[in-house]
Amino acid sequence: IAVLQELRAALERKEFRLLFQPVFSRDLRLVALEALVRWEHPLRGLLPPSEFISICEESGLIVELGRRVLHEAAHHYAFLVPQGLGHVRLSVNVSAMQFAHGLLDDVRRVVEEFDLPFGALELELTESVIVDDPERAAQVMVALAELGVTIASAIADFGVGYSSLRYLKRLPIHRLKIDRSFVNDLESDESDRSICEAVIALARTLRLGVVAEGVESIFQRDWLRTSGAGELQGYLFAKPVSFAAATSAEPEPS
Ligand code: G
Ligand code: G
Repeated sequence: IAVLQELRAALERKEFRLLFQPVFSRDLRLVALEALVRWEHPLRGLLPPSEFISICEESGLIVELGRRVLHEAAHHYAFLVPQGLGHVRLSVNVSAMQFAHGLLDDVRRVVEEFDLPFGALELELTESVIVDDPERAAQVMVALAELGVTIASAIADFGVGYSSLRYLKRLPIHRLKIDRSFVNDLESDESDRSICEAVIALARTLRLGVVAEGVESIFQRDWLRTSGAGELQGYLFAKPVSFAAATSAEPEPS
């Protein structure tokens, strides 16, 4: 409860800030920046989401925090254009509760306020968003797509069930994310390689993009590229950093 009060105060005092982690195309050009929230705690320093997101979700505070994150991320689009990076997407994580509480209005507002072109904003959704209330999720997602907002989701979140795959086909999802838990042991774990191949094949069939997360080694990079993952993100290329650092990030030449 004390933490909750502290979090409310932190929102008031604007202690949350965003870092951005670059995402690169297979030929190592910058294609997206994923916004990742941090709490700049006055005493404890920069805190990662694991320290506060679940409390925000349980308390409903995530709706307001998520709204701030969305606004702050969208605000950065204007700074991409003069750097010749107008094609780079801003990618924002959205929790299920935020999705269910006014997300569409919030998105509409930032798209208007910052005059975001089609494809400039991407939302990363988790499965619970869809599974909790598929019909409503579908309506919101279609409306988001009409606003020019793309949607990414991790395939693992869907499980491999038949119904999940049906959602995938029916819903306007633009990109599948390969979770870093499948990328971690690519070199040693044959079943992880099979899972990655399956996700890539599925994406190809459904004409979706693929972004692999958590790329830390040259082996992982080269294997994923060769296997057809279109976009790569991970510490091998860049960590979450300030916006200025993220837009000037150069992955090491291959
Ligand atoms: O930044 P870091 O890699 O520590 O993030 C860990 C997790 O926290 C991410 O995988 C993501 O799920 C979650 N997260 C980060 N930023 C946000 C945010 O702005 N909103 C929501 N809902 N989750 C976030
Ligand atoms: O699920 P989501 O995309 O929100 O995950 C973002 C989180 O993953 C952030 O906490 C970020 O720091 C972390 N992350 C990003 N790239 C890597 C990586 O290459 N290795 C590890 N271990 N974590 C990563």
